[in-house]
Amino acid sequence: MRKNHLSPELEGEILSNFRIPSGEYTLVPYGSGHINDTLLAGNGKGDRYIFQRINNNIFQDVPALMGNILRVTEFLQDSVRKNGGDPRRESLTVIRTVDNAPYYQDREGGYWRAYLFVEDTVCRDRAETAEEFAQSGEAFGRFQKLLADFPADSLAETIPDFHNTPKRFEAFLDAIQKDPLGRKKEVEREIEFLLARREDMSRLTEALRKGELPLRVTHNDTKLNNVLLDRETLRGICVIDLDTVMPGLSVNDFGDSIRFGASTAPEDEQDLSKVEMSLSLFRAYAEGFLRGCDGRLTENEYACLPLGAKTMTMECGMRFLTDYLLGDTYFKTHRPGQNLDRCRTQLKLVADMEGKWAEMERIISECRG
Ligand code: ADP
Ligand code: GN1
Ligand code: MG
Repeated sequence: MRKNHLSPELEGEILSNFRIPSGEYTLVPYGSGHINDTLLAGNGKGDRYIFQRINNNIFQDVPALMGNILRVTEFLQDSVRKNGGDPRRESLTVIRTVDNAPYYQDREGGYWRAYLFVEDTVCRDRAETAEEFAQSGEAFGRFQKLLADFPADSLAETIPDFHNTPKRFEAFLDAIQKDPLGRKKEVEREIEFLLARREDMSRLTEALRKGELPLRVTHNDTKLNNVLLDRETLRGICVIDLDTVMPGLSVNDFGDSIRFGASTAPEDEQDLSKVEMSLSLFRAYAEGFLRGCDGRLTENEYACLPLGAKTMTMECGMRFLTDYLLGDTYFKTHRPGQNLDRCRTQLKLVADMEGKWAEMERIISECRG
C-alpha cells in the first residue's frame, strides 16, 4: 500500500472536517490522475470516500469550480433518478463539510473535497477489450444527453480557454521563443510538425464562432480513466473528474476519448512503433458514444467527429511539449522526459489519423446507420 505524505495532524484535520461516519480512517494515495492529489479513505467498516486536494495552481477559483460541480452533480442525480437509475452510483456525490460547504481549506492553504467512493467499479488506464471502450463512450454520450437541458452558459469556465486550441498554439509559440531550459534544440522535429498544422488548430473554434457547431455542457477531459465501469457487468456507469465540466464542443469530448483510448499504447509509450490509432477501437467508441447521445447531435457535429479527434490529439501533444519546454510544471511527471514522450505519442497518433481519415469518416457514417 502506498503511503500518503500528509502529517498525522493534517490527516486528522481533514477527516474531522467532513460529514462522514465516525471511525479510524486510513488515507492512501489512489488512482493515476495527472492533476489532483487523490486519496482513498476507509474506516474498515465499509465506509469509503475519495478525498482530493484540488490543484489550486491549475484551478484558481475553487469556489466557482465546486459551485459548478455541485450544480452538475445535483442535476445529473435528478436525471438519473427520473430514469430509474441509482443516483449515488451513476453520478458523483459531493460530501459536505461540517459547515455544509462543498470544500474545506486546511491550515496550509490546501483545498480539499470529498466524494462518496463508488464501490464495485473498475477504472482502466487501458481498455482490456473494445467493449469496455465502447462502454466508456456510451457513458460520455449519456453524460451529453443527461445534461442537454442544463444551461451551458451558466457554468463558470474553470480553466479559461481550456480547449481554445489556437490560444494553446500561441502559448506554445511563446514557450519556443522563451526556451528557458534550452530544450528547444532537442525537439526541432516536434516543433516543425506542430507549426505545419497551424491552420488546422483553429478549424473547430472557427466553426463555433460562426455558429456552425453548438455550445454544449461538456466534460472536456474524457479519458478512459475518468469513467467507472461496473465491476461485474463492465457497463460504463459513472463519469468522474468533473473539474473541467464547462461550456464546450461535443466533438472535443468525443475526440479526447479517441486520443487516449483508441491508441494501441499508453500515453507515455517510448517505443513509437507501438503507437497507432486503432480503427476498430475508433469504431467501438463511436458506436457507444452515438448510442449514449441518443440522436442529440447536429449534422455538423457528426461531420466534425474525426476533426475533434485530430484537434484534441494535436492540442494535447502541443500542451505536453509546451510543458516540457517550460520545465514540467503543469502535468505530474514520474521520470525525466515523460512529457516529451507523451508529446511524441500524440504526434504519432495525429500522423496516423491523417492517413486513416477516409476510414474514420466512413466509420462515423456507418455508426449513424
Ligand atoms: P485527476 O483530475 O487527478 O485525474 P480524478 O478525479 O480523475 O483526478 O481521480 C483520480 C482517480 O481516482 C480516478 O481515475 C479514479 O480511479 C479514482 N476515483 C476518483 N473519484 C472516484 C470515486 N468517486 N469513486 C471511485 N473512484 C474514484
Ligand atoms: C489531465 O486530470 P487528468 O489526468 O484526467 C488534463 C487533461 C489532459 C490529460 C492528459 C485539468 O487529465 O486536459 O488531456 O491530463 N487535465 C487538466 O493525460 O489539465
Ligand atoms: Mg482523471
